[in-house]
Amino acid sequence: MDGDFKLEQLTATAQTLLEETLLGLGQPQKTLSPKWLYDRRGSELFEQITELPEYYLTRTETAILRENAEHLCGIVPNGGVLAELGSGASAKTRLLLDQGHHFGAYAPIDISEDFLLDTAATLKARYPALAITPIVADFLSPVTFPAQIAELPKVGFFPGSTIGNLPPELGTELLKRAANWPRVTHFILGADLVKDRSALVAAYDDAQGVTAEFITNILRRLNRELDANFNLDHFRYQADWNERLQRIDMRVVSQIAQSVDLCGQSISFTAEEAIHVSASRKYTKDTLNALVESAGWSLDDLLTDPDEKCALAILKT
Ligand code: AVJ
Repeated sequence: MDGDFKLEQLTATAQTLLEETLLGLGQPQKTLSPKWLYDRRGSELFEQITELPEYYLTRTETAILRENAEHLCGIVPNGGVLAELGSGASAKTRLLLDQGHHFGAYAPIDISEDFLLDTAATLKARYPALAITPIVADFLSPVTFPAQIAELPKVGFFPGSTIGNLPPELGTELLKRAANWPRVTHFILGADLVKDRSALVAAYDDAQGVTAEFITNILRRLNRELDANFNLDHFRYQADWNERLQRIDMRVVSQIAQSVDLCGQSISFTAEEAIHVSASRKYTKDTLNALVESAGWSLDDLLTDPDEKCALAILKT
């Protein structure tokens, strides 16, 4: 079979997926990046996760936003810009926009152009007096602000505890870049807090198996988009709390010794060999402080829920 011929038939995204997959699965510790979890089915499954009884993150962060909406809006100076990284449907942000009458603009920043422009149009209808300036960009890359907002004061917003999914050096880089945005004054950062192991493991290995489905869906995606033949009956999901690194690790484990074909290449697994798919870092006030200071910010305030499950950290320059 001619592997190169196959390669030419792939879309740009599938080419990147292929390159990264071969690289990740070629390492001694096999890895895939969590960014590939969010195909259509994966995005639906993540939506279901946010409603699970065990998954406290989304509802707790939403409660913190609701409780502190006025205070958070007050951080944005008059005529300033709220710039959100990885804005998606901007669902939680509406809690702020509802009270952001003094904002100069809301700048949702997202990689998914069609979705971003749809969201911007919906927001425009809902908040006719607010300037909406969508920016198509990957939150791991530098952001170029359009001229009409470049000179306005800015507050960054990165909710959802997504910082916890990034390799530490990428999280630090993201925060460093934001610290250098023109006229940035503050950054509102969502972070999940360290709590007891059982609550953490339950949140990432729910009784209904939705998270297992979400994580193993990455193999279905490789089957579909890269012509791979992972047999889902021979892989299982596993979530572990790593106490030392203070993170949940999400893996798919090969239950038997087996080989899998992927775009004409063969990848072998020993029995119990794992593919690391995602890590979700949890923070304490001290580790958050260390993170933000290493990126040139200072921790101004830490807003939490009454049970201190999650936090919104307010960073200042
Ligand atoms: C909300 C994207 C940060 O780590 O909690 C949920 C995604 N992964 N269950 C998280 C996720 C598995 C997630 N983020």
